[in-house]
Amino acid sequence: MKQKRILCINDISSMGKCSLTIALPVISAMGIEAVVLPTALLSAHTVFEGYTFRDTTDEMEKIIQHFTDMNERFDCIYTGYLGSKKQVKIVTDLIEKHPESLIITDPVMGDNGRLYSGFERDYPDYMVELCKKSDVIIPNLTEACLITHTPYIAENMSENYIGSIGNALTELSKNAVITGVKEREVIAVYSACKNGKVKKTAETKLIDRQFHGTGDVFASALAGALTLGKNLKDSTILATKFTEMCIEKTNNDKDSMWYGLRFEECLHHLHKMI
Ligand code: PXL
Repeated sequence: MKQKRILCINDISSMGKCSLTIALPVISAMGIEAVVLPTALLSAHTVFEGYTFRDTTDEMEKIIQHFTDMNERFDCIYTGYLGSKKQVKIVTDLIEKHPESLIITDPVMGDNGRLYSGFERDYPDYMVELCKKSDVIIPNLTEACLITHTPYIAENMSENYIGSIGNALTELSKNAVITGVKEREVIAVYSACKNGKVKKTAETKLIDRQFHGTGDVFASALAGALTLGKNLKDSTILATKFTEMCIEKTNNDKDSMWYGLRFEECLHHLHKMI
């Protein structure tokens, strides 16, 4: 069988475990070729004080031109962190030239009800345009609220609340997977499909600590499973199980808030799960 191939559009944060330093190993462990299109180069993710940031928009345009000249095709285009509003337009234009690709977008821009440092207040409105071109979007609850202009409720929200966010997301994209929904004893993942009901698809034990990079681990595994042809429900369950495994591995590590999930020690399990 021909090897599958994903174009991963995301930043390189040298330290802190997120974005390409997660997407590359996770996707590779699933036997898929990971082609990268870096959006920015940082010393560490933006939760670290004093991080450095080099925008790579100009280089992105050159890389895309080279790929276009070589007529490169991808089974999937998976986008995560974008460093500027201009990049949203660049990626949207790229997607239009790749009707053969499954388009998966993790609209990375915030957590805990707030935008990440470095994004302007109207950034979510730009990201909406990319979501509209995507087959599957994977926002966490904060991002889902920012995209749909819904006030953020951190926990124990009603079914109606999550239902209306899910429905609003499917006005933009055919499928939405909402992560990080904190309920009484679990963290839930909800899925919404156009004209379907918003449903809880998976859940993990509630651990009252934050693990940086969890969203990237989940989205990368989900992108891999979908690219391998699994349906959305099975892919969501697989990505949730893998993420939960990584969280369990990390839970005893007191520095994990800053240095991220110990996903490396779980990659061999992921390989067996596919
Ligand atoms: O994990 C999401 C993410 C990706 N890239 C950068 C980030 C963050 C979250 O803080 O700062 C640069």
